[in-house]
Amino acid sequence: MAQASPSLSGCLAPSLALPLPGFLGRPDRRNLAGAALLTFLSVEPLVARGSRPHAVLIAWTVHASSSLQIILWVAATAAVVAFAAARWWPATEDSAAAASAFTPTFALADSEGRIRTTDEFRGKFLLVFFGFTSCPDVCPTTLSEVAQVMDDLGSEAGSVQPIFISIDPERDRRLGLTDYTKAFHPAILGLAGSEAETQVAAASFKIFYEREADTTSPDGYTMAHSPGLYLIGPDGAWLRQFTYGTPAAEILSDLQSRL
Ligand SMILES: [Cu+2]
Repeated sequence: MAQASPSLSGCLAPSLALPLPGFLGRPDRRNLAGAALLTFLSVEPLVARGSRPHAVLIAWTVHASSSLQIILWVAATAAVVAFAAARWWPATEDSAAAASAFTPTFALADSEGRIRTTDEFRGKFLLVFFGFTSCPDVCPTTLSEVAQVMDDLGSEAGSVQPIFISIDPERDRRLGLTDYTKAFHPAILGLAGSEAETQVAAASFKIFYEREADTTSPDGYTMAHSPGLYLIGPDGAWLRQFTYGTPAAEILSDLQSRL
């Protein structure tokens, strides 16, 4: 054991001198690497000198106690993780509650200039789609699906109001929004507000849209937009999104399960 003493003191001293910023110091690579190196330095000479195994064991044990820092780091990390979990867990539940109470709104003019709001449709399911009349594919496809759903709902169609909100309102008003929506189904209500009102409605539904230059499109531009069809409940709360391409039969059966 006489051999061990100098080595152990040489081990402990620099171990305690390891930088410990803050409360316990951070278990960063430098500290862990330092601890590993010191372990090696404290034990290796004993092995090299042919020390008896128990001396090596004692050296390891004493060094391990000097490595209390690492244990404390682990404990501190666990405490921080537990604390963060305790803080974040209720926040996650709050987010879920907020999502379930998500109530998108709009206040936009119809083709006759009357302002239509989400409030007037309470008691009905809303199938809301944002698009533009010059859209070559996504909008006509989705409105065709909606038309099919409305036909297939039969006597229950009165409980569902399909709404087409223009994201290109100035041009769509000029082109004739009602002519466009009626071509798909007479029940579809077309709305086209001001640019500002449209932005507010889109933000409320968390819809993305953007005007993009396109020389192959009429007027030299097209509109990029979120392609989802949104279902709003009779209480005004957001229920779900039907992704682009959802078959009419699927939308129909979802609605029928709620009616
Ligand atoms: Cu479109």
